[in-house]
Amino acid sequence: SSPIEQMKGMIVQGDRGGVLAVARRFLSEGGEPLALINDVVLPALEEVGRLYECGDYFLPQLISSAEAAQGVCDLVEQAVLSRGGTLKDRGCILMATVAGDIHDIGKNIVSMVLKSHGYKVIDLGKDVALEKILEEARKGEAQIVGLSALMTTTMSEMERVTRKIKGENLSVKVIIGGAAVSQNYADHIGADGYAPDALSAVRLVEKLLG
Ligand code: B1M
Repeated sequence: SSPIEQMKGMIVQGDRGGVLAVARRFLSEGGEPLALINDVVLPALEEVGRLYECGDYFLPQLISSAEAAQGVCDLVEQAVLSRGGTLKDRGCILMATVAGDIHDIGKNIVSMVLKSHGYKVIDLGKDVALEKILEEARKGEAQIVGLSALMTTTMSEMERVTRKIKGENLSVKVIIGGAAVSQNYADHIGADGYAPDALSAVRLVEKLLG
C-alpha cells in the first residue's frame, strides 16, 4: 500500500515508532508536510474515534493512537517552520484548550498553521483555567484569543471565558473551534468567529485583523 495508507494504519494501530519512521522518509523524499496532517492524521483519528465510539477500542488504544498522531504533528511542525523561516509578525494569537478538556491535537495543528502563516502564537496548553486565560489576555499582547474544546461537556467553558473577556471590555477578539462547536454556538456565546479547521482559522484571523 502507499506510504499514506501505511501511516494511517500505523496511527490507528498506535504504532508511534513505525509511523514516525515512514513519515521521516516521506518528508526526506520531498513529501508535502501538510499532507501528513490532512491525508494521514485527520482521517486516522476519525477512524480511531469511530472504533472508540462503537466499543472496539478502549482508552489505552485511544491514547496510543493519539501519541502516534501527535508525534507526526511535531515532525510536521519542525518541517513547516524550518522551510518557511519567515517571521513576518502579522499579529499575536493566544491559544488554549479550555478547562476540563485535555484534547489538544487540533489546537496544536491550528497553532502550527497560524505560525507557518507568520503569526506569533502564545500557546497556553490544554485544560487551561479561565483565570490563566484572562491573566494572559489582560497583558494586551494578543489581538485574538483562540479557544478549543472537543467535548459537549466542555464547550460551555468557552461561553464562560468569552463572556468574561467581553465583560471586562478587553480589546481582544475571541474565536472558537473544535469538533463539538459551530458557527451557531459562536454566535450564541458572543464570540467573534468560528473556524471548522486550521486553514479556515487562518482566514478568519486574517479577516478579523483586517
Ligand atoms: Co477523546 N473524545 N476523550 N481523547 N477523543 C473524543 C473527542 C470523542 C468525540 C470520542 C468519541 O466518543 N467518539 C469523545 C467526546 C464525546 C463528547 O463530546 N461527549 C471523547 C471522550 C469521551 C474522551 C474521554 C472523556 C474518554 C474517557 O476518559 N473515558 C477523555 C476526555 C478527557 C478530558 O478531556 N478531560 C478523552 C481522552 C482522549 C485522549 C487523551 C486519549 C486523546 C486526546 C489526546 C490529545 O489531544 N493530546 C483523545 C482523542 C485522540 C480523541 C479523538 C479520537 C480524536 C480527537 C482529535 O485529536 N481529532 C476524538 C474522536 C473524534 O474527534 N472523532 C475523541 C483530530 C483533531 C485534529 O481534530 O481536535 O477536531 P480536532 O481539531 C480540528 C478542528 O476541530 C479545528 O481544527 C482542527 C484541525 O482540523 N479546531 C479549531 C480545533 N480547535 C480549534 C480552534 C480554533 C479553530 C479551529 O480556533 C481557536
